[in-house]
Order: sequence, then structure tokens, then C-alpha cells
Amino acid sequence: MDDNADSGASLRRDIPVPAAASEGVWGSDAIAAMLRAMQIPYVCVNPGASFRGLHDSLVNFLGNERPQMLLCLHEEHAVAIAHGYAKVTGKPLGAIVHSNVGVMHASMAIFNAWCDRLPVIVIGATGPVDATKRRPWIDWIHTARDQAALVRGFVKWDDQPASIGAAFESLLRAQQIAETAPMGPVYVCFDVTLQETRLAAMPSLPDLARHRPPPPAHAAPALIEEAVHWLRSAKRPLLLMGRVTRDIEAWQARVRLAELLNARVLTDLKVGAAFPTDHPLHVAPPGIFLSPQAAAAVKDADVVLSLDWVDLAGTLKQAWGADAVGARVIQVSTDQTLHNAFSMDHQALPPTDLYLFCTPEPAVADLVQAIEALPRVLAGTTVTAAHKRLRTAPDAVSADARISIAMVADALRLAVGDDDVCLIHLPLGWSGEMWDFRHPLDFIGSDGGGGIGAGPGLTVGAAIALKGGKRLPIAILGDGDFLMGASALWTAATSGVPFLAIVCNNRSFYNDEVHQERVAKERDRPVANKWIGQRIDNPAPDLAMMARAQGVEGIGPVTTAGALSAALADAVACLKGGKGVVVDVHVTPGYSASMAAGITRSHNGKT
Ligand SMILES: Cc1ncc(C[n+]2csc(CCOP(=O)(O)OP(=O)(O)O)c2C)c(N)n1
Ligand SMILES: [Mg+2]
Repeated sequence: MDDNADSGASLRRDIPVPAAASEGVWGSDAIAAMLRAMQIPYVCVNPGASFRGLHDSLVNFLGNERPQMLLCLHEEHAVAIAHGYAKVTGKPLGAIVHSNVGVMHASMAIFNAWCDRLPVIVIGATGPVDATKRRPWIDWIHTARDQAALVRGFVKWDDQPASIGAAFESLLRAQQIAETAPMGPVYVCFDVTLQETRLAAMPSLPDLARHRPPPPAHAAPALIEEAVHWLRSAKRPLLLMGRVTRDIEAWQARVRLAELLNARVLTDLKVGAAFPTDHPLHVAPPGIFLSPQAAAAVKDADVVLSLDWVDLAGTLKQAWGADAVGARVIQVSTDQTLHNAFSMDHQALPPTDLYLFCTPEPAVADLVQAIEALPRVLAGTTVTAAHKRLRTAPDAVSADARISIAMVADALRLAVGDDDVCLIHLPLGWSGEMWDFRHPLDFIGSDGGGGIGAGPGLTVGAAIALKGGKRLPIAILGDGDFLMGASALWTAATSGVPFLAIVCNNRSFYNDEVHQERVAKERDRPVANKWIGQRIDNPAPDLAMMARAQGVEGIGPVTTAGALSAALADAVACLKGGKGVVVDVHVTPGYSASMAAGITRSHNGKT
């Protein structure tokens, strides 16, 4: 294959033999030309006859470039890879999935991207809508009257255009909607007959410049003025930094806002880094759930500014319980435009005293500008650094000691030294104080929808986006997550994409052991049985071998503290050498107290 591939900062690409000047133009040639005009660099595919026309056009009409196909071993990976790419760039890739069964496979990953509010252009296909054109049997099982119904609850928009003109418009609209905040996946389904119809000539493409997504909307000046007044007169303002972009200037503006207000800040591990976690105003390490320290900061606040914070109502409730929320709440979000009747991912309805219906970036810019124009008076209390700083040197442990996730973090920090890192993913046992974030790409957030198995695909997608840059793409995954999604790594191997995935392997779906423990205690049954139906052991899958089976390096299992540093140093050297590498590290099971309390909270809210 190497003779027939190119490589470099771009991905390794399979180069087709040139096609003779075509005698005809086909419907799918026009669709492919449109994808190129939309400047979609890659389409993640798992093949299927329902889009054999489009597949041919991508290879033989476009030469497998702009967009380049990235072959995936499962449709869930195709969408997860596009999702991971969007986590870094904010831009959508295409994910092309087969009729019916392909969409079914893709559905969890579409849900993850939806909950994460990130764009993916999912392209599907259907067997002939015209029943007289269907091949026996297979075209009938792979045609649906309304295929998008499978995913309509968690895409922003879907369509099944019936002509090439309509297909152009549909793709334009799909891109525009996907990239407009709150962003999200969209689904466009092409009838096989439309793809395989011969056209008299290539239709002219629409002018892309006239169909761009709108610029971010700003809140009305009067609302900004009111928010400034509340925030400046607050004694203990609190900023909740939620879903924000990876833009460094916007990051700096958030720091400026916090400093101008002398406001306390909280961030969240469910979403990407939003504020320097080692800043003195950042008052508690980020988590998936609120730590007692973070809940105390919420309870202490007199004005809360939510920058599209995920689950604002639940956060306020954790601090205030059944009492009315004692702080004035300013909500900055457009998220309600996505709230539909299918999914409850909108969370509970937060009390909101002032609603800025825009995204965090324009709101923060406007707030900073308005505050800077005023005389400098600090209303907030002086806040001191409240959470434990990073350990600069790992605690001494004996060489044969078992490994904790905190020790993995310490060893990784030593292995990467001064290099910039993008933490693409973190395991459930991670704790916020293990790593400080100082740049929006230091950490790009979680899977969005809690769909386990996304980690490897997100890793590949983010690593594609980071390829050629200085930042090292490093994911830290749970073993359950790795095992469900491991074959996503093959796409990185075949495309020449370097990455490092460290598996914190507790040989269990441990999250659910924590649940079984809680249930056993509540029912006075043996806690000792919590591992049954959870442990991934006997035999323990050989994760390093699974990595090697996909064509990437596999190191481990690393079972003792003494072997960890050398293994991670080797892995980082491998990564810097341009390879994909997986390190299997056997860790002791265990979650932080707030994580364990958060996941096992009972239906009446008790922990
Ligand atoms: C697709 C899917 N299936 C099942 C679950 C339920 N679930 C939540 S966490 C978890 C265990 C994940 O295992 P691992 O990645 O090893 O992390 P650990 O729990 O061991 O920390 C499971 C099965 C889920 N969230 N998603
Ligand atoms: Mg596990």
C-alpha cells in the first residue's frame, strides 16, 4: 500500500489509479463535488451498497482527496472520529454510513455528539425509494420509509432530498445548521437512485460564500448593562465556565472578566478546559460532579453567572437543596433551541433572573468591554487559592507497589516534560487536581452523552486534528471504554496518525461495581459480590496485543509502580516518533468520594 500512498502532515491517503475521462456525469458526482466545495477535508466511512454511487464518485471522480475517505471498522467509530475532530477544531467532518444498519450502529455516537453540542455531518443513504427499482431482498431490508426517524431525537436537522438541486440545498443547510451554535450533528440521506442517475451535465454549484453560518449573536446592550451592574455590585460573584470554544482569545477574555470582577470560578470535566485551573480565582478542582468544596462556593455566591454551564439547575440544587436558590442567576446560553421532547439532556430547568440569549464568547467580550469602560472598583471579596496545587514531585512509593490513576498522572507529567499536551479523554476515576489546564486545548472534555466506547474514536479524531502541530495528543481511557471501541485505532494506523492512549485498566466496568455496592448496602446484601457481572478478567483481555493487532504499538501490561515511568517514557518517545501507541496500565480500582457520591445518588437525591 505504501507505494500507493502519500504521507506527511496530511494523512496517509490511498491514491486511486486515474480514471479515464468520464463519458458521463452521475448524480453522486455532483454530491461529491458539493462536499469538496463545502471544504470538508475528510469523510469517515464504513462502506455499504446504499452509497456505492457516492463511494465511486469520491474515489474515481474526486481521486479520494478533498474530501479524503477515512475507512472505519464500525459506524460508531466513524461518527466518534468526526466528533473528536470537532472537539479540537469546532468544525464538522462528514461521516458516511450505510442504510438502516449503518445508522443504527452510528446512533450512540450521534447521541454523544448531540449532547456535546458539536457538529458532525452524517450522510446516509437508502435503497431505492421507488419500489420498482429495488433489488430482491437486500434493497428491501435496507430501505426505510423514514430512516432519519432512527436518530431524529438527537440530530439538529435531517433531510432526504429528491433531486440534485435539492441535494445541494440540503447539504448547504446541513452545514449551516451544524455549525450554528448550539452546534450539533445533522443527517442527510441520499436515495441510491438519485446517486446512480446519469446527469446531462454537471450542474453549477451554489455560491458557498452566500450560505455561511451566521456570526454569533450578541445580547441586547441593556441586558449586558444590567448584568454588569449585578456582577459589579455582588459581594461574592461566581462564574460557572461551561460549554465554550477552544479559542485562546476567548479564554483570555474569560480570565480578564474573572479578574475584573474578582469573581470565583468553577470549571467542569464534562466539557473542555475553560479557565486556568491553577489561577487563584479557580476555587475547586473540576469534576464530573460537584465536590463539597465546589458546592460550598456555589452556596456562598450572591450572583452566579453561568456561561452555558451543563446542568445549571442540578448544580444549584446540589448547593441549595430544597431551599430556593439564594443567589441571583444570570444564564448565558442558546441551548434551549435544541431542547426537544425525545431526550432529557436539557437537564432540569434552572431559575434564571437574567437571561442572555447568546453564546458565552460574545457575552464575555461585551461584559469585559462594558466593565473596562467603568471606573475600576472591585466589589468581590478577595479570594485566595483554595485548592491543592499539583504535586510537583510524585510521592515516593516502592517499586513493586500497585499503580493508582494519580500515579499515572504523575508519571505522565514527567514523561512529557515541558511539551504541550492535549488530554483528549480522561477515565471515570480521574480527579480534577491530578492535572492543571492552562490552555483551551489542554483538555477537550468528555464524550458528551455518557456513551462508553467513544474514547478510542474520539482519540483518533482529535489526533487527526492535532497532527502536524506541537501539542502531543494523549488520551487516558478506561478499559471498558477501550474494549468497546478499540478497533477505531486501526483508522489511525492506516492513516499514519500518531497518538498515545493510556488505558487505566482496573479490569472492570468499575463504575457499576460502585452502583452494586450501594444497592447491596441499601438492601443489606453481600457487598463482596459487587464484582460479579462487572469484572473483565479470567481471562484478562490482552490490551497491548489488541493494539498491535490494529497496527499500532502496544506496551504492557504495566503492573507495578517501578515499571511505570519507563513504560510512559517509551510511549512518549514512540508518539514523538510519529506512531500510534497504547499502554495498558493495571490500576487499582477507586473513585474520588465526590465521583462515587455523584454516580450513586439515589432517586430522592440522597448520596
Ligand atoms: C454504551 C454504554 N453501555 C453501558 C454504560 C454504563 N456504564 C457506565 S460507566 C461503565 C463502565 C466503564 O468502564 P471503564 O471504561 O473501564 O471505566 P471504569 O468504570 O472501570 O472506571 C458502564 C458500563 C454506558 N454508559 N454506555
Ligand atoms: Mg474499568
